[in-house]
Amino acid sequence: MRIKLINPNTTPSMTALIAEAARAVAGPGVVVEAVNPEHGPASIEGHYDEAMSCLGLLDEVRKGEASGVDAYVIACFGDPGLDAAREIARGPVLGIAEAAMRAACFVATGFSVVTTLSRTVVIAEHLVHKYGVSGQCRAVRASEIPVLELENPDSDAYRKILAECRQALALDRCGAIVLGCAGMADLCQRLSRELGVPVIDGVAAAVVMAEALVRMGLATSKHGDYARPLPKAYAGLLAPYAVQA
Ligand code: 2AL
Repeated sequence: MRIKLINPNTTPSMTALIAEAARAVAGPGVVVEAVNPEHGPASIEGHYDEAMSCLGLLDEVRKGEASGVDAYVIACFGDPGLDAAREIARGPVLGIAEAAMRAACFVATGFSVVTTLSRTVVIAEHLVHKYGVSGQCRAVRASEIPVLELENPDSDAYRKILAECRQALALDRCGAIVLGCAGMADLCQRLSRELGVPVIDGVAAAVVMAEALVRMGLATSKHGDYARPLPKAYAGLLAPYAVQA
């Protein structure tokens, strides 16, 4: 089974970190193909970054479809381009935010999300509503760490995230923590040990769930709005992105 893991930002060191987390949980016989687009933002920390990341991401799905990939994981917590990717993919496409929130609901009655910058909080809150987990998500909290600072060993990121998780457990009535950035994947086990509650990394959750869906023989429904996009001309720079009949 081939799972294509797409980091929609263009920072290869983060792609490598995410790939390690994915391969640690993938079952035997699962090949995780980790990539990031060539074009796009170095990190995704707002609506504009998200919108600009989608073309590169969708290009990677297009290439995956041409080479027979079984399932995709979009490894950014805003789940950018998820519905569009599902329109052009045959197999399942999972976003790490959706996978993490659904996993949290299996192990706790309530969870809080600990993410990066405050400006990304509303993005996660919109997803909470979209995925119908408003009754389970107690809060979305920011640690005020920029995405690329997660990779800087001098940034104190772990301590700040740990402190925010402790606040969540003390004040939010939550039983689990969802990590709000793919770049936090390597912190998950340490946080879980230290906090003594389930801490969910969406990369691991999405890879395991994608694998399970493929094993169940499930593909993306082509009945209704996830049907292939209608063939039509795309003008100018975007002409190569037009879907053929
Ligand atoms: C993310 C993420 O997962 N990757 C990225 O570049 N930005 N999410 C976030 N909340 O900052």
